[in-house]
Amino acid sequence: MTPSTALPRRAALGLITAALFTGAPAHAGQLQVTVLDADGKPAPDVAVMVQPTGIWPSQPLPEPVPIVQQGSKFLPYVTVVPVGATVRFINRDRYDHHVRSQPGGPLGSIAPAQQFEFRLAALRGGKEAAQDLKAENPGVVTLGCHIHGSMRGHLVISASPWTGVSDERGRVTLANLPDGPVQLRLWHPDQLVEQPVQRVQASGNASVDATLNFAPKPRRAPPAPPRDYNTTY
Ligand SMILES: [Cu+2]
Repeated sequence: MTPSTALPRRAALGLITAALFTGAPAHAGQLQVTVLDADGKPAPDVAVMVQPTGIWPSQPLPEPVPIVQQGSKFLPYVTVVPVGATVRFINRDRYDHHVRSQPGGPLGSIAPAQQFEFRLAALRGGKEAAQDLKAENPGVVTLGCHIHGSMRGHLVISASPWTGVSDERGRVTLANLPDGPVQLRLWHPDQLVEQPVQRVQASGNASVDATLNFAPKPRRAPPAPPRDYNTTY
């Protein structure tokens, strides 16, 4: 081994050692949550938010969280971010979108937690238009498009940094969660009423089940994407 390769290795070892002493809180673990619907089936697309009941150590904000517009869909369909995070809207369609916040809820009567709208130019020459949004107000924002009325997505802004969206197996894993009592909250785009708050004891690496108070219908396939009507070649 030459000195030029040995030095970076020593530096890397030093960084790992430093992380052991200054990184995670002394007592923290990983909580795996499995969300089930009222029929006991795994429930995807559920925003899961876990909040310690006491004071929690400050957590670093995530890297900008992408929500892609592709095939006239918002991908992912449900996104949850902590307050202060940056959400990055990226248009990968060869036509414009005009992203906007919309009222939500079962009657479309709940004001979005945050109001915004902006146009995103079509993908052209491999260049994607993107727009950043700072998530500032906890709550839910229904996402729509001023041009394509059927486009729907959901952005949940969480007061707590421990968040995730359940996958096809209903699972979310929350890392670096301090030990102690936590409140577990769920939100699903089709819910008619709030989900009950569940109290859980986080301790080391643990697994818990959380249950929705209804059984969402499987999400319909989105409509076929429109023609590239406002692009020029
Ligand atoms: Cu659109």
